[in-house]
Amino acid sequence: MRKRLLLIFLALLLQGCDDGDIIVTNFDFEDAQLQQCGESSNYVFFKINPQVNQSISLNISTTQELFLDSGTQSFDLNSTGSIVNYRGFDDTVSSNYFCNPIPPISPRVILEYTGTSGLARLISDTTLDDFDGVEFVSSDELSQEGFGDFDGDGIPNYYDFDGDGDNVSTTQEIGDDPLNPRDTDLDGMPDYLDPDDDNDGILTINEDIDQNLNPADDITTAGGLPNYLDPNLTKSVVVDAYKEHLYNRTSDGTILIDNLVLESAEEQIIIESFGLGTIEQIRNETISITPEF
Ligand SMILES: [Ca+2]
Ligand SMILES: [Ca+2]
Ligand SMILES: [Ca+2]
Ligand SMILES: [Ca+2]
Repeated sequence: MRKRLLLIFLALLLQGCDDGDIIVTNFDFEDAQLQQCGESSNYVFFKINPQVNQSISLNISTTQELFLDSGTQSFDLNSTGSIVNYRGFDDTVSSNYFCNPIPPISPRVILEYTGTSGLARLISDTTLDDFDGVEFVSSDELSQEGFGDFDGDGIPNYYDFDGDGDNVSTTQEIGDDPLNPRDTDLDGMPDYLDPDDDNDGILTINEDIDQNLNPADDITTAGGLPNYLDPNLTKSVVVDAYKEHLYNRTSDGTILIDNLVLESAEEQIIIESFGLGTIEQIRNETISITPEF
């Protein structure tokens, strides 16, 4: 980070000298936290240096959702859409200035550079998790908590909270010790990966007598186990739907701007590579999806 900033300072210095104009020595956002507001069609990312009442902001004009998946989304800066503004103010500036649809009258802008050229790269580091207690394994194996899809419902095991598709969540099936997951019928397949947990020939999903997509609440023997865990109870119904699945998505977002050209009425600043910053957990949300049976 320090190296990159030195480069920026160098760029500023050189440009200033070339033009024989004012050198902007205050361009310092290293310690400022990147913040975000706005939503689809106009996202605003900004940093404030309170010591000198300056800000740098990036407006991204797009209807795309940002930071959904791991990878990079690139946006060209131009005068009509996505744009960078480097501003100085005559007084303290707060996040309100950027997050209000109509900017407040005060503080007044006393220094203004506009960046209409460059490429903003939004880099997302996204994690999906079902928090089911099974440790992630980077593997395609069907029976491992990785990219395989054991039940073929379209959701990979690592964020499928019902990996075997029997409508009983893994957290309910795994037992007290995830390292030694419960295996009711002792057939070597833990319950969370066993579509017929009691090995009575009736699939767990079909031991859901009231067909409410929850076999765990079907208990024929008062005070006993649910039917799907009792091999002596073999009543079967046809269930052809999965219950709603929930998982969590978190994304850390980093923004880099390449070949940023900032222009004021008097001069031009060129920054080859500018790290605007990172927002950890710019997304942290629960997703619900009902897979097709
Ligand atoms: Ca699955
Ligand atoms: Ca299950
Ligand atoms: Ca088993
Ligand atoms: Ca069964």
